[in-house]
Amino acid sequence: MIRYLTAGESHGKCLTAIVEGVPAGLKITEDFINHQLSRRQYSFGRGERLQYIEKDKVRIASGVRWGETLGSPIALVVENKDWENWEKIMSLSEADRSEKFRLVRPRPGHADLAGVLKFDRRDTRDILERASARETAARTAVGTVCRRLLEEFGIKIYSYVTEIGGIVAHLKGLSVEAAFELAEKSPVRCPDKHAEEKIVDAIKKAKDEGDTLGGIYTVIVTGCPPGLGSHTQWDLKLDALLAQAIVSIQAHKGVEFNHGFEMTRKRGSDLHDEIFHDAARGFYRKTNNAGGVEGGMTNGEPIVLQAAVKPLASLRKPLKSVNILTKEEMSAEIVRSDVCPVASAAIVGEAVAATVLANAVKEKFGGDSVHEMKDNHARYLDHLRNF
Ligand code: EPS
Repeated sequence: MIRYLTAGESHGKCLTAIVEGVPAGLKITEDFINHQLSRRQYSFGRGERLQYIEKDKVRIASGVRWGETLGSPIALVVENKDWENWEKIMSLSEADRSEKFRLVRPRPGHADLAGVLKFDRRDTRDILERASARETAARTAVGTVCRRLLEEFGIKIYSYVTEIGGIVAHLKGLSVEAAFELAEKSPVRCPDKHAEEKIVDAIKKAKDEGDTLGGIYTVIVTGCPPGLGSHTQWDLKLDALLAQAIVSIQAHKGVEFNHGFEMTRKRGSDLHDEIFHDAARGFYRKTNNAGGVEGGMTNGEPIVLQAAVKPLASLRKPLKSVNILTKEEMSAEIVRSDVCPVASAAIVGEAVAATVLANAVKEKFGGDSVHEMKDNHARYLDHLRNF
């Protein structure tokens, strides 16, 4: 099994992750991970902290020797480059406790209130620091190790933004690769130039008005053989695991496979992807309405999912709230944040999808080394060819 944990507060000294179960013999470098950290970090609509202060870099602290994984746990550390400005606020020492740093007005839509109630805290910073989407830097690092493993099996992960602030991109006729290439060049990861311009304007307007915007992005995974995941138990179903991983990303409120909700308006005969076979391709489909997953298993078509990101809860023009100490009605705390993180969220979506897929690949092909897994993979592909 490939599993991981992350630790770290948004403005703490560093984020840390431990990934376990990555097979031995996988070539990986810090630069490979840093490239993905940078893709996540910079997009139009993110806050000043990201644009000007930090450039995330990972340190691989264990599990790799001479450029290859050892099969032992991999520890990843991403330092907070802004730590010197937070040393007192996030200090470990009781001597640094200070009233002037206390935050007491929870933001509607954030973890603040439920968190202080649950953990019996009197300072919303004790909650918001861990609830922050800063943590996704660690998950992106983990997901990049998993992405590297998936590359060995010809599995690739793409993403692009399809909607922000109600402005919808039109992608008809674009291949996944073409849409991805355009997204990579877009400040808001939107492959439709016309929509991109409107989105950029909408983000500027929201910023001026002290507001935030949400949106929708698509993640596509190509190269999966049929049979990753399993229909046999609820917690083995690949779509369920992907949905959990996506909805666990901060501010994510929904996930659908392909156009899952729209599908309900069709009849079965207009929806399901008919099955064909030829000697070269084996079984195949001419459509992919299922989004690549049937019965909790990959069916050999690309996995296509859409993720919904709500507008962030940190507003410069705050909503009504209540002081948790005095119970007086007050406006919510103004906490520096992003206006629209959807483009960056898409990269996190790619990363968490990679963690789920890497685990599914490990489950299916087993093995302690990349060699062993690849031998098993090749045998399975033979089995599919001879079926
Ligand atoms: C975040 C608020 C902002 C973002 C941060 C997530 O931080 P700050 O309040 O320090 O400006 O910049 O995201 C990151 C630092 C990151 O790396 O993604 C929040 O409240 O979730």
